[in-house]
Amino acid sequence: MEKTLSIIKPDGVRKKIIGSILNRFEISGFEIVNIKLIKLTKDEASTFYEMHKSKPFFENLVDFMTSGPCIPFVVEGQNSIKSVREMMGSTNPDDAASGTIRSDFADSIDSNIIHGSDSKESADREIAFFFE
Ligand code: IDP
Ligand code: MG
Repeated sequence: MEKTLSIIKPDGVRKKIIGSILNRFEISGFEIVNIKLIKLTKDEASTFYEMHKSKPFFENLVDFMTSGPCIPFVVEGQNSIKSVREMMGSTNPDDAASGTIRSDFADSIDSNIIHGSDSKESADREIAFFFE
C-alpha cells in the first residue's frame, strides 16, 4: 500500500466542496488515514513549495496558499501517487480531462483546488511536513 499527500487548497475550502472532494477519494476505494485543517504561514507555504522558488508565480502561489485554511490529508491505497494525480487532472484546469477534480471545480491555473504529491520522494517529504 502506497501513501500520498493531498491538499484541498484554500479555494476548495471557500467553495464548500471539502465533502465533494473527499467523497471522490472514498468512492475510488482509497483510505484517508490522516487529515487536518490548517492555515499555513508564509514561511510554511514557502518551504512546502521551495522547489518553485525561482518561478515567476512563486509569490502569487504563497499568497494564495496562505489566503485561508487548507486541508492536508494522507491518502493510502494501491498506486495512490499516480492515481491521485490522475484524479486531480492537469495543473491548468483548461487542460484537465473531464471528470477530474480540477476540470470540475477549478477556476484557473493559480486557483486549482487541489495538490497531490508527484513522486514517492515528494510524498514522503510532504507527509512528514504536515504530519510528523
Ligand atoms: P501541480 O500542482 O499540478 O503539481 P506544479 O507545477 O507543481 O503543479 O505547481 C504547483 C502549483 O503552482 C500549481 O498547482 C499551481 O497552483 C501553481 N502554478 C504552477 N504553474 C503555474 C503557472 O504557470 N502560473 C500560475 N500558477 C502556477
Ligand atoms: Mg507539483
